[in-house]
Amino acid sequence: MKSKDKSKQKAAQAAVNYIRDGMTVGLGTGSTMNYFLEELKHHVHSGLEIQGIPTSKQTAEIAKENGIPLTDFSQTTKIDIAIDGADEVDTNLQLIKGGGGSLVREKIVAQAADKLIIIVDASKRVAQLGNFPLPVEVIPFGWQKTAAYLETFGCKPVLRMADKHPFISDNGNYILDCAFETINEPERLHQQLKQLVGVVETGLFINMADMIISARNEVVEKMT
Ligand code: ABF
Repeated sequence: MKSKDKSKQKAAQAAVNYIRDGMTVGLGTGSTMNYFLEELKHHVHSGLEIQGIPTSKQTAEIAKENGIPLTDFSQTTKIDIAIDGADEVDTNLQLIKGGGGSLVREKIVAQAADKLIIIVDASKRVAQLGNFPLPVEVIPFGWQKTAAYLETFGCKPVLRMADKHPFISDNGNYILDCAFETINEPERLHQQLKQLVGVVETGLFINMADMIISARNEVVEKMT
């Protein structure tokens, strides 16, 4: 197994220790989360009684394949803990997420959770956000104009494609990947972008993470 994958697995294994009987668990999206679901499966099969709320159709499918019981917001609006990955984490626990295209449902679940734990390989930790292009979910109608507005904030928006067509999120929207290079004031930028009518949500997760579990090879580090 490549060292980055080993690190993702180590971070995922550490996060499973925070899951208790009877919890409703927000289940994030991405390859690190796939390691978490793999670990969680073993605990569920050994008797751990939890129910998960998935943040994407992809995660829902993987959870079902692993025999992890699922529920949804029509059954409960209380999420005890959410576990998710990220694309960048800064020293203030601010995040860029959305590389997997699931940022809106991830943020809804993260907001609803009493506690949000982010699991990453240590390469995701940065001094300043922005090297990873910021994913912004937008309404397809008028996206070209929304992109032009986004550009005025100092980025180059690129429509995310899947094969030869625009990527469509689980919510039926487009994603613009906005290359800012550096983001000096992530909270202010998020608030500015959210004002644009065509913007559904940004991949800036501000003041949402309670803990970051990162791993480099066998060494796991927790930041709160
Ligand atoms: C997900 O975690 C996305 O928001 C983010 O893109 C992804 C990171 O993916 P990976 O764990 O595969 O690096 O929550």
